[in-house]
Amino acid sequence: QVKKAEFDSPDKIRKVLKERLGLGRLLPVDAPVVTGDAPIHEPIGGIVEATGARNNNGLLQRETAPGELNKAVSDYCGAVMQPVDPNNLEPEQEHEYKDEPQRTPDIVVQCYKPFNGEPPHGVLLSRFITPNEIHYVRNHLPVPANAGTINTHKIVVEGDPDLKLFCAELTVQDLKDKFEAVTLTVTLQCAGNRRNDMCAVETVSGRAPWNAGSISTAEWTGVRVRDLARHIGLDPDRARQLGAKWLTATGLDWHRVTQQHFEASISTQKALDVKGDVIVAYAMNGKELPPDHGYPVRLIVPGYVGTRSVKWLQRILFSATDSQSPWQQIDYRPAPPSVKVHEQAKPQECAPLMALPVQSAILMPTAGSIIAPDQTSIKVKGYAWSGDGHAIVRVDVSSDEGQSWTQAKITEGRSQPEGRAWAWALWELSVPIPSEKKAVGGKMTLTCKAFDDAWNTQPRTTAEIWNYRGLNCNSWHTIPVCSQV
Ligand code: MTE
Ligand code: MO
Repeated sequence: QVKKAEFDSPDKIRKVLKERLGLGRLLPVDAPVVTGDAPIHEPIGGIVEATGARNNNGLLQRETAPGELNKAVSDYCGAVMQPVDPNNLEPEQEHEYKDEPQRTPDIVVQCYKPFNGEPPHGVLLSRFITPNEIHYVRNHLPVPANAGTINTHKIVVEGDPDLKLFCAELTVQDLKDKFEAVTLTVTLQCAGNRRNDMCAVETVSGRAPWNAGSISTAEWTGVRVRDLARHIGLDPDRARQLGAKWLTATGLDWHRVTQQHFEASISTQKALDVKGDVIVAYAMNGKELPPDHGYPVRLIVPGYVGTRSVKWLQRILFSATDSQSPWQQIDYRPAPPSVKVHEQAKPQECAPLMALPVQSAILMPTAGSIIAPDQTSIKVKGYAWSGDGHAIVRVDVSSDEGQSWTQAKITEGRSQPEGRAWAWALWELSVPIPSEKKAVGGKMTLTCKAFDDAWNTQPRTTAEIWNYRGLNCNSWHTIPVCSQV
């Protein structure tokens, strides 16, 4: 019998649910998607019953019924989850969100205001290029209502006054007329991708409990920031002489209380590097940018954490210092695992996330999928990606928690420009199911890890990289599956 006191925190509840129900990665119990009677998009291991339809892998699964998780929590541990109303904002805040764009119901919502959502995993995996409608969305603030149109919007490109550079005001038409157009296939990944794995170790303060889908790939068309810099009289040598170490990009979206616009910085070195491929994009997969993705123009910083790719771009500034915004100075700086809460953190001692490490995840099957009695193998599929232009050279899969590994087949994304592999690789492997795993009560885990062309690989455990904000989770990715109960 487990004592009630053990269930005080959502983490404890999650842990015990996991232990008592056997399998499954439970979404954080305080997340909107698992509270009250909201639909649950991911089947939850342990409480899925083997009565559902077969998915593409021939596995039996179904979504949990409304209220089922709540009932399971109270049945098993006597604790009750408090439903969170995602629409419960102050009237003033509510007003800020009145102009939000229409979104497809297919997107799995992590947070409504500001909007955060990830693509359904099956669809995400079915194509190398993610369709615009389901590309993950990560907004910190309301979508700006003052973004103007592609015909009227102007961006300012300038330097700090001390640097005595020219200042250019450019319309989208100017970008198209005056500069060479480039198209790049780029995978963007949010620092919060796979936060749910960090939540499973210990509570984190990052709000959206992202699953493994805050990553997507698109063809972005626009102009090189290198060319824009030259237009105002700045090249890499001059930047070094002037000490213009930083590029700060400012968005049109802004915080009502602090009146700060969303802002992030990257080094001028990356921004002006011929191999850096930093662009100001005006098209996404051949179409105008959708409102959620920065219409009419945004920065794209390939190989770097998603947050540097500033949307609804209004200004690019070169200067000696980086942005003083909280998104640059405080957030997106992973602290060591010893720091448990924000009050203990010393952001100035923690480096900001820029280029990201190697990552991989299994998107099929989903956690808690059920092995059918007649099944002899499972098709395992996923993605792998590495930051800073590193290509993926190998993906390994284990069905025994990492004791033995088999190399998966990389099906897409193999041939990318050297040193500029900005897009992910998709992979798959058929994993045999040993007969004992098919017996009643059988459990099996599927784990993946990838290597990039510098032979960097992923850390084994999430605990060793845990940070209180839930950033940059790239440990081995594990999916539990079970036999029919
Ligand atoms: N730019 C602005 N102006 N405002 C934002 O909230 N979010 C950032 C970045 N650029 C953000 C922004 C973050 S954290 C990420 S991960 C990416 O945009 C997400 O881009 P997407 O929504 O097009 O997928
Ligand atoms: Mo992000």
